[in-house]
Amino acid sequence: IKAGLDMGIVNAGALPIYSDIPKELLDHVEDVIFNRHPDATEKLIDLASRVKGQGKVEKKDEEWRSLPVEARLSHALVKGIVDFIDADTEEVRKKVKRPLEVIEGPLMAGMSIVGDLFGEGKMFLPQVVKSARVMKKAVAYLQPFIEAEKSGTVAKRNGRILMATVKGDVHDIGKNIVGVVLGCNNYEVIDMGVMVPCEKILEEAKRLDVDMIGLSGLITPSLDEMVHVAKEMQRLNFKVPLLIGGATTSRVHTAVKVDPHYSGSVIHVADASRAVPVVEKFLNEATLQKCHDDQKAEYIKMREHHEASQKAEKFLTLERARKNKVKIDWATSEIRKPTKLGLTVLDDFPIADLIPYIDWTPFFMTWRLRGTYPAIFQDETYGVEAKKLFDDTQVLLKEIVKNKSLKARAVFGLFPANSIGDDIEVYAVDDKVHEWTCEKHGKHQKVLQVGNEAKLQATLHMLRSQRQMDEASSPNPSLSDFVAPKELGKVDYMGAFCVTSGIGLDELCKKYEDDQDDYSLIIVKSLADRLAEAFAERLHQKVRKEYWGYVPTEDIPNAELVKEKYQGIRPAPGYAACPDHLEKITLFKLLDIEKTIGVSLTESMAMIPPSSVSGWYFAHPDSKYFNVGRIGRDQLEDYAKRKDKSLNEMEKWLSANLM
Ligand code: B12
Repeated sequence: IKAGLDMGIVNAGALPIYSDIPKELLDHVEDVIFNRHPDATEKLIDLASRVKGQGKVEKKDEEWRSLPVEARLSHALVKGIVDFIDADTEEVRKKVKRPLEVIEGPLMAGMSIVGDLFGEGKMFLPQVVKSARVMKKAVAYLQPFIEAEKSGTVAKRNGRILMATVKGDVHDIGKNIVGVVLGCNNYEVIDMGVMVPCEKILEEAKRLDVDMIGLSGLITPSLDEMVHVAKEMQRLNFKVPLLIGGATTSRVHTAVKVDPHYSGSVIHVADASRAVPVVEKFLNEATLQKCHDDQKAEYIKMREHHEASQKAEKFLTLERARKNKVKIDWATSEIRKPTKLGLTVLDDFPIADLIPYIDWTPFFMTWRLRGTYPAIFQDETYGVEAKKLFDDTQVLLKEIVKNKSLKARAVFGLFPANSIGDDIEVYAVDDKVHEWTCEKHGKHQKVLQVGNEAKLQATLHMLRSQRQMDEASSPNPSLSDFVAPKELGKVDYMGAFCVTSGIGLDELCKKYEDDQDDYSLIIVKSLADRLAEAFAERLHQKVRKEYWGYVPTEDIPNAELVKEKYQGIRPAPGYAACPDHLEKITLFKLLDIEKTIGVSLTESMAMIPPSSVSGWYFAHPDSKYFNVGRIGRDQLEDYAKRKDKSLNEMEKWLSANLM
């Protein structure tokens, strides 16, 4: 730098350890960096041209095997190599007095390097998880020796953190990732799993005298459960910091809804890479008070800001919003009767057929490798690790297909339907359907007559956006706008579906859990999620082209499907256009989901198995996704009445839309 280096570009993805860099290359590079010779640059260029064009030869570098055993352990940890771990651990164990010293010595030293490199952004999540796998295997190897010693002493840890996915929620990938990362930094993680009731969490926290509690959740009902835990912590006089994480959580929610209920520290952690610095700060006696005060002050500011921004947002009354519904010209709209009305069950849909429909980009997001697939493989920073992860995943995917270890099932139904205000009536399918002919399209089947042959099977309740739009031409939509109103006397159609690709996942996970293999565990869990999403996509395509058949000749390449440029939508209860998770009860009854495909609902409306998606089908070309956003008191009251629920209950379920 002294000699004039302006900028260095580091390919963190390659990440060789300094001492591993071949001597000739290292000398040339150092000559340039330290400006040791006037012709250093030319020499490096010359060296580069000599190695150019040889292509990448994948060579298994076994040189590290000749290092002293402590260094080998450290190398295996940093590189995530499990191949020699038992033998190397045994070798060190024989050298030290007590087996614990292996953990506290070279293993901790190796993990500390991993933790530092991850913290500095020089190592990525898949690498860290692979390192953790090595650590776990080594510890598992030592466990019987530690137990045989019966000394009662345990390895010294930086702190004890209890983590759980809250009651009613089943999502745990994020929590598992955070657990692994904290483990790598020598924190003891007590993972209580999923669907853990508040009392259990707090009982265990007291019993084990933990230093921190961390909660995770995927869907909005879990946010309320987190508030409940905070209130209980206050009531029971807890003092330890409370960490909040998971897909639907946010800093604003934490500041507005959770923090006011607990006088201890409450910290939202958006990302696994943030977990360690946060935990470090809040467990350090020296920094704790200041961090606590700063955090509380920040949340007070956020609450004030939130209140002000809410006031600034303009809303229409429900009545006015309804007048500004999506206007569809039903007189000229073609209503296509589904080719196959009623329920269809697809038991054991081939997993191999879903693979081309996988959207890989969110898979890389789960692993915090940023970029879109397949361009990510060329990415300077993430490319190398993304490719390795992808290749490892393909191996596991092939095994899943070969061993049939995951099973995919779906049930869907296509029904006659009409809207009545913001509700949708779904009718039973009548077998007595007549043929009819229309001038434009020739032969069709006769549509059912409302209130005559049709029988009400379910009433769906939809919410309407009340936001005052900047443009006068923008409507205030509700999903009910996309179904023909009953008063027109014209029967329309809609659909409902549920897919799962999670049958068998528990058994598959058990295998990796027993093998201390978090890396494969997280891969198969995120793969099952990707397959569920792929199945929802594939099924929707089949419905559009075959079962409903309103676009039989649609020809959109798989990679383009994610852009949703096709006709029709498949919003899922919980998504922005239909945020009320309670509607899943109606959906589950309509399709008899538990009986037909074995998917069930928890008390918070999460689906088990976790890798499941359920939703509605709308076919009209004008049907679009939108965000209901915040609703007014008038709509809340109206909605509670339509659903025959108490205001209190609906307030709870829609709390995220009432903030
Ligand atoms: C993948 C995904 C799925 C998968 C997997 C779900 C599962 N296994 O539970 C599938 C496709 C199956 C799915 C289904 C559904 N989903 Co979904 N899904 C997502 C998506 C795209 C990503 C979530 C994810 O896995 N991220 C990757 C992981 C690693 O991140 P993470 O969990 O956030 O964890 C990180 C941090 O939060 C933090 N963290 C997490 N936990 C903890 C804990 C502690 C202590 C700490 C410190 C930190 C921490 O660190 C983690 C690592 O960096 C989100 C949208 C989004 N962008 O977030 C929607 C989303 C969560 N889904 C949503 C919904 C509604 C659903 C469904 C209900 C839809 C439906 N009706 O079918 C179902 C529910 C599934 C069920 N079983 O009940 C909504 C939830 C909103 C809401 N109103 O509830 C979202 C936000 C989409 C949206 N924009 O509407 N989903």
